[in-house]
Amino acid sequence: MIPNTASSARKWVEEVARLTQPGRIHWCDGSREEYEALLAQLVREGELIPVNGGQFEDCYLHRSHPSDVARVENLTFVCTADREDAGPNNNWMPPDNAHRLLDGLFEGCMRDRVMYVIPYCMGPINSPLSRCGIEVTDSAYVAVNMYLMTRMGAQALARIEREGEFVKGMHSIGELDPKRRYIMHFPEELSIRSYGSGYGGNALLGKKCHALRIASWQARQEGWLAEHMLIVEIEDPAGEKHYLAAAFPSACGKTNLAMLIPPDALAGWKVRTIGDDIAWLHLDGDGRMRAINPEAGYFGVVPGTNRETNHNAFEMLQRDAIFTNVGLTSDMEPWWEGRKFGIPTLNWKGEPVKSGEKAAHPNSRFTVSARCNPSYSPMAEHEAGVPIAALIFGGRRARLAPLVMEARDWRHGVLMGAAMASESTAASSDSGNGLRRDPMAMKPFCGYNFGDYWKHWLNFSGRSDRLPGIYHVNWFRQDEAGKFLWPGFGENLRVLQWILDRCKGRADARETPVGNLPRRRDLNLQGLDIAPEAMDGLLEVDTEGWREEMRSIAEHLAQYGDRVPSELTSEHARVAAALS
Ligand code: GTP
Ligand code: SPV
Ligand code: MN
Repeated sequence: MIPNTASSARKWVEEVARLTQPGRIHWCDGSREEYEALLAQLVREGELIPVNGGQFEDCYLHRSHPSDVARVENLTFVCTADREDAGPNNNWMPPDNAHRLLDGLFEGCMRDRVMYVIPYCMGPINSPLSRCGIEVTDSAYVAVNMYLMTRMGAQALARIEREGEFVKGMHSIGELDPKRRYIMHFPEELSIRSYGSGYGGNALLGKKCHALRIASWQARQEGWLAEHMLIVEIEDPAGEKHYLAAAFPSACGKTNLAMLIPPDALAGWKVRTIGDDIAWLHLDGDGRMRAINPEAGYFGVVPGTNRETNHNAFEMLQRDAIFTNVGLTSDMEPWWEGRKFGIPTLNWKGEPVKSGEKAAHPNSRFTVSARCNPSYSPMAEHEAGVPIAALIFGGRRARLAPLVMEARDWRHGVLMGAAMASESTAASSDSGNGLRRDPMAMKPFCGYNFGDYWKHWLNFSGRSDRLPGIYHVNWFRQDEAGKFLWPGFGENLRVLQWILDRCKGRADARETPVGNLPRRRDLNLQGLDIAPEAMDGLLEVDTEGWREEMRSIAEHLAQYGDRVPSELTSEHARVAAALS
């Protein structure tokens, strides 16, 4: 498995080893045997705890360091030569300084540790749209997660050897000290250096670091898009398949929508998953937008997952899953808030549960291969990707944003995406409290200046007249008492049905200054127990509230100065004028 000395992969790995001084180097071949041996080793080291072997087959619990439970946006940097290229949306450091800082941290950091070399492919192994990388890490937990989440090992290495180019990712858990923790990106060098965290997006470098931050940079140069989007296949009762891609911020419902189970009233419909977190979007030769999911597994939010909310996810967690930071029952079963049965005895830190405290961490996660998903679509392996009928943006907003609205055209849709806002969640340790703007759900993930990013989005309209429609949804509207107005989950298919019908010119809408909205009668609400007043609230347009919103959006856009495309400011002015 170790490539010959002339190989660029081998040379780079040797260079890293000279810096980090590992006790031993392990080139991962990606075999099941290797995965099982690593699991056994992690169990011996106490890094993984096997959970109940009766109900759960080959499932494990990992408890992360209590200070290392989510992405750290304050410690995540994009290091471009010109600060303006990273933009106000990213933390920035001059590349030389960043390298010096990280060289200091990485120097000798793997002494007495094993250095795992993980060649991986993001996307179907033979797809021309896929991209490869190598992650070097001293964490076996990262290696087993990468096995479940990416196409890793010998085949990926063969492709890297063929192509000669790959994204270079260096990772060490270091001392797991938040004061010595950095997640650094060097898009101009196609490289990533992550130190001091073993958690999720900080450490599984194929995911947010490569497939979003570095890939978004490459995508701009090459004319495609790398987005924080799920991709879902919807088969209508006539047997026709449609594909939607949707961007919601972290912990705002992508995994759930990607695995949706149709409610009884929509029994003829079938929903299958292509991807639950990341989409790479390309225009094909006919001007149609096509999407691939670069990932091969899921790193999903555990709390709230049960048979009713996400039956598919619940099913796939019964075998070959790794849980991170959930609680345990006295029978050693994994337990989390919203699981709906069982009683936790230990919390996510392994301490006895105290009353009133959560047993699972709110950002506790499961890692599982996509192959375990009962609703996994074979089209996810398709090398050309799936054709996208509509793009959907959405946020978690208790007020104002209606259940669904349609952009009048591409430019309006880009404004909808650029203006997106969402309430903070546990997926990041430091995204603040309350509402924040999260353009296209990419605030933590866009590897370059948002102004340039919006321009890149807008440019698509000059390249094709077959672009997907753009929509905005909000499953999270609340009443005065804080109760969700919309039942969500499976019932969200009713909204998707309206979107697909609109794409075919088969459904009606009313035009408003903020977009086209369904009336109550335009939605399929058959068999749904919802008060007409709640429905009216979900579909209202509060003109005064929207005027205020447009003022706030203007301030948000102005932060990006002269990098904001004029088409976007004029589109904003058009909507604002229509509201007054
Ligand atoms: P990341 O993996 O962080 O990118 O998150 P995600 O966007 O995939 O979010 P996910 O589907 O895991 O959902 C996050 C939380 O929102 C879970 O606790 C879900 O139970 C809850 N949720 C998802 N969909 C809905 C919905 O339609 N309505 C309501 N009320 N809650 C939902
Ligand atoms: C997110 O936070 O959007 C995730 C989890 O999908 S992580 O891999 O930690 O980024
Ligand atoms: Mn995500």
